[in-house]
Amino acid sequence: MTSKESCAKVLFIKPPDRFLDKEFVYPQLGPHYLQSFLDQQGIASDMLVLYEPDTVRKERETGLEEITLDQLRMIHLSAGIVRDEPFDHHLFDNYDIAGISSMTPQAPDSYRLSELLNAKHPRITTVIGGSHARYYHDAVLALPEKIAFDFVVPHDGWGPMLQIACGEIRKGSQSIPLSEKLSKLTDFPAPTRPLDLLKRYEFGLGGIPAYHTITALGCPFTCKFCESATEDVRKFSDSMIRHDLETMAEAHRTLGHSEYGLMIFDDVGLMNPNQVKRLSEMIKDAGYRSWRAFTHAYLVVQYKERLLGPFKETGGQRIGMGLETGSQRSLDLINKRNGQPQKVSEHYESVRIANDLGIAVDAFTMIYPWENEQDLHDTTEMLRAIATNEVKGTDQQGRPLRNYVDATIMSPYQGTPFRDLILQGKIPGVKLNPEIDPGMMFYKGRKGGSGWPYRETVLPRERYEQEQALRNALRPSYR
Ligand code: B12
Ligand code: SF4
Repeated sequence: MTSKESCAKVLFIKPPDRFLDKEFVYPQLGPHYLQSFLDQQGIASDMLVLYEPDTVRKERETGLEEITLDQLRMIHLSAGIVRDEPFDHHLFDNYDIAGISSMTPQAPDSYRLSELLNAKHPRITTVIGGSHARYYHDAVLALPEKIAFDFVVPHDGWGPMLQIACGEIRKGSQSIPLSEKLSKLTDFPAPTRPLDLLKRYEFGLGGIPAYHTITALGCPFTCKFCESATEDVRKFSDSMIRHDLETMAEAHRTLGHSEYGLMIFDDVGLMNPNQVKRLSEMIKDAGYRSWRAFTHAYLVVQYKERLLGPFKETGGQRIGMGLETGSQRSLDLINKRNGQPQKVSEHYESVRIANDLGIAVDAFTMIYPWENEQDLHDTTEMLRAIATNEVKGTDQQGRPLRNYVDATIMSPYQGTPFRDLILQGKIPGVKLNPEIDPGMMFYKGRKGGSGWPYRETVLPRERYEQEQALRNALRPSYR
């Protein structure tokens, strides 16, 4: 067993969210799960949250070309002391290990950080984890020496981080991949939820403040556009979830929020009646007034009130569903239900069932590069029907609940079946642009729209973007 004294000083770093509309909507949870685990093992660690100030964001959106770390500010949380100041790399003098958590849109800043650490703080051990290290693992391992990370952790971070922090494994001359895929997550503690950080985040549910959590990692489905499609579901323990819910509720009360809500972000939020009942009870016990979670159209159709009843009774107001499309042809291609048939008619029916129970729907759809005018028409008609369907309920402010719709353009991310099919020429009329930068455009366009990774599509880009704009204009004025 390693002792606290033999362990290094660890700093977890969250890169900025330049590609979100706002920096402070949801905290990035990965490092907080790892921090509480290290803490449980007797290893203290600090947190650094980097963010792009609004002034820089505005300049960037209007064409500022050079993007640097010096444009950022940093919130440093160490032993109960919080500082919010301009980014200054001298802070790294105090640490032995820098653990960066990165999604792909954050990768350009993660690389800038690694380059800076390698050049100015070569003593520090650098570690990258999170979904970028997972889905772009080979690319991260192949980074040039001046950017390379000492350790690349593509999957679960708990074990690798402990090994690195305690010096059980040391850096070498090349990047070392450290991969661990646990079969169960039920022994891990709830994430840290520093109050000083939580108070910076602003997310509302029906007009009341809310934070988010997840109850499991992975997803049981295998949609062909999705990077998560190959990851088994592993749940956190009920006692851990309960603890997390209570910690967030306590934070709300300390911050003077008389009512508070909860967003559950994982892909298995509302899966079956027993699980929903258990979760609903925990949420009610912790005093939440309102909550939102994700589910699937076929489950709503299959279980109806048995699934949504306990959700509704405990303040459930909105469900998110990846409906993906109103075109049966596209839906068949996507494989939404692990090889089982799913009908567009179930999408309409699931929305009606939820709305009749007083629950609003957030319907997520995409435009696919193989789609013709008929496909576009079918999805837009579905979204019109959803946007205008009456929800038999009101929000906390007494306003009628309204369904929300969202349309993006599908990007065939690396490692997804659609990318392979397109590269193999198996989707007629669609070709990828091989020069696209996977860190930027591939995920999102500069002004927050969808990226455009194609060289050839069935209809022109402008036509798809016109339909996307039309669909997003169906959104309600509040939610
Ligand atoms: C909540 C969430 C969001 C929220 C909050 C994001 C945030 N700041 O955390 C919002 C809505 C803002 C969001 C936005 C986006 N998201 Co999102 N999001 C998620 C979601 C559902 C949960 C993330 C989470 O909390 N996971 C729980 C933690 C514990 O898991 P984890 O971060 O993977 O951490 C584990 C390991 O990776 C590792 N680890 C993590 N960090 C570190 C650090 C070190 C040092 C080490 C050693 C290990 C390590 O240890 C942890 C425990 O094992 C995931 C899907 C999922 N189920 O994970 C998608 C996901 C992360 N998002 C994704 C995407 C694509 C986006 C968007 C680009 C969508 C869009 N087009 O706008 C944006 C971009 C955001 C940005 N930063 O620019 C992709 C990322 C793919 C990728 N290649 O990176 C995911 C994986 C979903 C998917 N399959 O498509 N997202
Ligand atoms: S799109 Fe959603 S349901 Fe489909 S595989 Fe990805 S996470 Fe799972």
